[in-house]
Amino acid sequence: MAVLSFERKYRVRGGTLIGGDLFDFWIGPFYVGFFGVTTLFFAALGTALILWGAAIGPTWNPWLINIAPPDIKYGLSLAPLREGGLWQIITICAIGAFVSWALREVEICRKLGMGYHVPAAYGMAIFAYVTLVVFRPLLMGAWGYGFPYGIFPHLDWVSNTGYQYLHFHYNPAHMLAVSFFFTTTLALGLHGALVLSAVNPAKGETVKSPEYEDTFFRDLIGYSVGTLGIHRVGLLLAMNAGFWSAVCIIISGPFWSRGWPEWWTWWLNLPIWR
Ligand code: 07D
Ligand code: 07D
Ligand code: U10
Repeated sequence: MAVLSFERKYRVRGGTLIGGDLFDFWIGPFYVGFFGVTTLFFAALGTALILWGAAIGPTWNPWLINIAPPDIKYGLSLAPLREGGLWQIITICAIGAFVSWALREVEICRKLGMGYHVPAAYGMAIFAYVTLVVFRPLLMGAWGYGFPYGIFPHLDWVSNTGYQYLHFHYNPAHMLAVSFFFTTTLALGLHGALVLSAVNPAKGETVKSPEYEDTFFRDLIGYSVGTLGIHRVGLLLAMNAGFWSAVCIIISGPFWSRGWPEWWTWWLNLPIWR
């Protein structure tokens, strides 16, 4: 079915979570919905506040614009706008926009009668972000532990925070997260390559069926996870990457405040080495 005739069939009302028919329409290709309006509201307000922060800051250089969280001395209270208050409101806008976007995905899934896998996957990215700017600062007792909004400034935060724990690579949850990220890329590389090799053949060759794809991996590694299975594997790998990232940062500070290399003394102290 051509996309346009398909759209006529599914572009019908219903499936909304909130707002009934009020925002149940499309603008061009975009479904709007109640959460489209809230997405735009939070995104527009947040962006405007970032621009304001840039305007009162020292630079318009896009790489260096820095909207920093409040000083640690403000603890968990509201800070004056110019001293981190902007960061606090922008954080609310960001969470409002990200969560609205996820709920808009949910409404689209409901309209189409599909599963909620895409919003669930995106939810893991939101979870990692909220862990960085809400859960960890709450546990540490100050909003100042959140990361600053700016391209290079947020890199400085990652590096500084990493070195506060001496050697972040020794964080066991960071190891898991990194391995899941690497495995996700490996899986996507293999999957993209395998599908192209089967269904986009050279001129004169025929398109190969999934049996060929299965056979390739049986011949190569003795097992094929199957055409549906590889998508389950992909989702599982990617969601674990985000999940263990959130874990690796939430334990740094609230649950382990020394260098990460020191954590491994439990291993060195095992009685089997004596
Ligand atoms: C390709 C989908 C498109 C999305 C893009 C990002 C903005 C920011 C805002 C100037 C894969 C759009 C960017 C809207 C402009 C202002 C105020 C997704 C794709 C193209 N980072 N990070 C980047 C964000 C964190 C880290 C690039 C966001 C944590 C490192 C981009 C967040 C930590 C490196 C960016 C966030 C961290 C980057 C490319 C939020 C740990 C790089 C991103 C909301 C997770 C790389 C100069 C990309 C780089 C990079 C955005 C959080 C570490 C600017 C929106 C605090 C080490 N990050 N980041 O392709 O080149 O993502 O930096 O949590 O090396 Mg970051
Ligand atoms: C948080 C992004 C959420 C995004 C959302 C959407 C928009 C809209 C609009 C485009 C989680 C935003 C959307 C804005 C855009 C349009 C139209 C994703 C988030 C909701 N590390 N490290 C990680 C590696 C080192 C350190 C994670 C590797 C050093 C710290 C990942 C290496 C030190 C933290 C990772 C390495 C160090 C991390 C990041 C190698 C520094 C974190 C991925 C090879 C000296 C962070 C939750 C992530 C974390 C994190 C990988 C090195 C420190 C596993 C591969 C040794 C302090 N590192 N790292 O979390 O876990 O994505 O955050 O050396 O805080 Mg690390
Ligand atoms: C996959 C797949 C698969 C496919 C696929 C894909 C995964 C096998 C079948 C998809 C994959 C790709 C296409 C590959 C490329 C993708 C990536 C590399 C991922 C990264 C993506 C990007 C970088 C693109 C990002 C682009 C985005 C997010 C679009 C930006 C759009 C907007 C900002 C508009 C959003 C729309 C909204 C919110 C609702 C609609 C609203 C409007 C159109 C505007 C009008 C607004 C209103 C009427 C509301 C009024 C507003 C109010 C009240 C607020 C006002 C506030 C004020 C303060 C003024 O597996 O299968 O193929 O293709």
